[in-house]
Amino acid sequence: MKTPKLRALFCLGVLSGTVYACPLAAESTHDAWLRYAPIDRTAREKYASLPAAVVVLGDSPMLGTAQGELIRGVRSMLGKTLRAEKNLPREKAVVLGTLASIQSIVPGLSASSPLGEEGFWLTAENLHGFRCLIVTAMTDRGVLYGVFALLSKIARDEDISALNEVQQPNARLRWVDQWDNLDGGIERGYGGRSIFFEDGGVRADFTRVREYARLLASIGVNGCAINNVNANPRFLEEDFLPQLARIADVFREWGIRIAVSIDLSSPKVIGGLDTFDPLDPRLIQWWREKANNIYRRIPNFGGFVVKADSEGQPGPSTYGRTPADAANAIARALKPHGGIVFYRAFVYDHHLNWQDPKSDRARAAYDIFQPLDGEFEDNVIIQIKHGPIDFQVREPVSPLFGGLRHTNVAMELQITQEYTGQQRHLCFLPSMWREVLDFDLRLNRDRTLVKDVVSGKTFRPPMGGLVGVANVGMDASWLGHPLAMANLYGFGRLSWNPDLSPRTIAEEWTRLTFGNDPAVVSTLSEMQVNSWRVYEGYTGPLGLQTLTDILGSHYGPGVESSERNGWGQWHRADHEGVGMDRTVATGTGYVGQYSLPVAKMYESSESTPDEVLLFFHHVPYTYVLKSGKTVIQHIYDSHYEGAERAAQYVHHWKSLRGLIDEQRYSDVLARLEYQAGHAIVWRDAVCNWFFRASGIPDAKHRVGNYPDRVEAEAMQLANYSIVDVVPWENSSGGKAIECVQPRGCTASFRFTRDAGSYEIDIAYFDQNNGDSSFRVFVGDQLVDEWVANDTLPARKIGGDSSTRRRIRGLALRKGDKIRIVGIPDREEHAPLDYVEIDPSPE
Ligand code: GCV
Repeated sequence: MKTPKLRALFCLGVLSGTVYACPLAAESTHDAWLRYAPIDRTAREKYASLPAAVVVLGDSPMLGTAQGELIRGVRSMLGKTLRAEKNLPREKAVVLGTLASIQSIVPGLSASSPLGEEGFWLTAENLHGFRCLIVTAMTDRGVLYGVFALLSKIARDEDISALNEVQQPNARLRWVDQWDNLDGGIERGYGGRSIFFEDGGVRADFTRVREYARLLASIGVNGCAINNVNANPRFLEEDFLPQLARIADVFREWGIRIAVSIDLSSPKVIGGLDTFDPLDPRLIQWWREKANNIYRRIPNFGGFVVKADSEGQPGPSTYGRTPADAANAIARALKPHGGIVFYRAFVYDHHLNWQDPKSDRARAAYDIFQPLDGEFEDNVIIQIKHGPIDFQVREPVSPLFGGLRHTNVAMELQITQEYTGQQRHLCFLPSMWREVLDFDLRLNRDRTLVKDVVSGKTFRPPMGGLVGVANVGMDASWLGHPLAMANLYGFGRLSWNPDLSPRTIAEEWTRLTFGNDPAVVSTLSEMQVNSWRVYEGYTGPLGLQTLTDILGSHYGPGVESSERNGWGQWHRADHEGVGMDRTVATGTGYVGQYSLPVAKMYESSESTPDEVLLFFHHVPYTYVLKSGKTVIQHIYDSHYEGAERAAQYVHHWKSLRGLIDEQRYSDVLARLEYQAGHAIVWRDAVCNWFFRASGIPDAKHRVGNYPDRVEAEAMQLANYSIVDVVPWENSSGGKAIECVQPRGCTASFRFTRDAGSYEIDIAYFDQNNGDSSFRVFVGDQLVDEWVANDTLPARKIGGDSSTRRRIRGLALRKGDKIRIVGIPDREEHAPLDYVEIDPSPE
């Protein structure tokens, strides 16, 4: 039996001399963008002059890693095994080493621009009379980044014959956070169990940890905080430190430091003190000793991440102290060792008074941290979520980026799609992140781009950068959806170079992940680049925030869940209008936290961009947007357009059949089909809710009007019973049917339209506490059957579990009896919502 790689070489004719049309071999997804697929024969001509030897000048472990990676990549892509040499051979070679070591061979050799601590230089130079390909940098880590860049060029079919390229990262801190728990679960993780932990300890097998470190290094990520910010004090217990050291050792080989999220009350909970007051001398001593003990075992330890006084986490407010008091107490303990404190600005009261029109969660970070500007030690980073609320599908940029001019800041982005479809929906986030990074804060009326603030270029604090909450897991595709890895890739690329366009990132990622076929590259990149706006369109447009169920899963629709509670994610929709008044003149005053020019723009509804209008203003539903549409019609239209575009992904993807290996092709297809159905669930829930709230009908007569739908409750039912769905808008007509009869129930109806070929969508609910089965008959003929065994975040019928199954090209005649038989399983009662029948497309 041929291995996948051998098979690829045979199909390309490399080994046999003949070209066969072979189906593409199934590929594993865990190599992600580092799969180094064999390059076809014509393309590999380009690399024929690549030297046969590789020389490493130096013997550090990281240079060894770089050399190993180069050999692995070249062998896999070009079928050529580079010979590893210790000294320059009498032939051309690829030479890896720091600039100092290369200059010892060629004195005076220097790059056209500075390399910085982590940049690299790829160049071709004559060494001892031979044309060598040089990968060099000021540090070993830079050399490793250079090797990855070189391999990426080959994988993307770029010419490397006349290389002379210097690259430098934009910011020093390029970190990912994992919200992993010791029991192996991951908070807001959608890609399986933790790669680090299981059953209260660190895993024995580090295969995935090593692979993750390699992926991160390849995109320039240089730090990883390994545990949940809702931290378990156990991470700091003495007997746990050797476990941390094991993880740190693996990451070190790839130039990555680890950090640990800490619970500020640890000195009291596990340290035997009766306080965790940051100003108490005993506490200061405790942190000093803890830091010393950690650094004894992990000399390159990165530091601590702190979530305090937030969502129930203990913090300095217990003792009337400030975040600066708390951060500095720890920072001083870490400073002698070069460690840092990432103190999160995600501090807010989640018991706000929703009846007070002046209260506003969006204000919290600025109100708390801005007055402390300049009071933090220089090894404290204030880690600020990009928007003032919480990773919603659209938020304005947090004004705190303009409020801290004498303090290190990093921007926190969320790679895991907590509020953006949880890796079941395609949502390419670099499109959003680029907008955030390009936002002009207009400080002192000057152009002040957020990306320059967070990289430290604007205020020149010692450190700055980006932190991405990644939450990869043991799933073969890391994040749970093969296309979602574009977000992790994009995070790394933007933290390296925030000027990269979303399209460039999407194209790079597609080439690396799926190959260089032009149709694959253009189709998939196009899908990716637009997907964030599509998701926004069918969830929460106009700055409404995501409109998801904020009290539960944060996944399906839950328009009202944000209202009348203390969480402060209010959109204030009522019968008259919608939106939160955050102006200085009449609202919460949040707008006043921005610089004058930005505040002026947001203070007036006329100058506020439509996409954030309802974040800043409460307006009537008849308010006319810049597009000329009313707010209510925009809500309807954007949901219909968004759902329509999500449906088109299925067609776009199908056009790639045969150009992508069957396994990944069908896996992604199934997810896109699911997404198309769930986008309709979203569309209908939000549109119907706003229709009922506003009383204003859709000008296009779609909302509340479904002539092709047969409601389950209107079918002829045998053993099925009708139930109310809560909230009502999460099912069609507010009702569904359930079957508690173990032997099954039947719902049937007569088809009344003309004979022809039809698409039938069965809307049912797929809970995670049972695997009901369904069979569909036309007359006596079974036309489809399936088991509802998806793992959606739902234990009941509603917006999270609502799913559509499509039967295509079904021949129907007037009078045909369509019958659905549902068999319940455990707590899932074969629930059905409706059937929708449309003529098959031509
Ligand atoms: C780790 C949101 C999430 C929480 C998360 C929190 C945070 O509220 O829903 O799961 O907690 O953000 O960023 O700390």
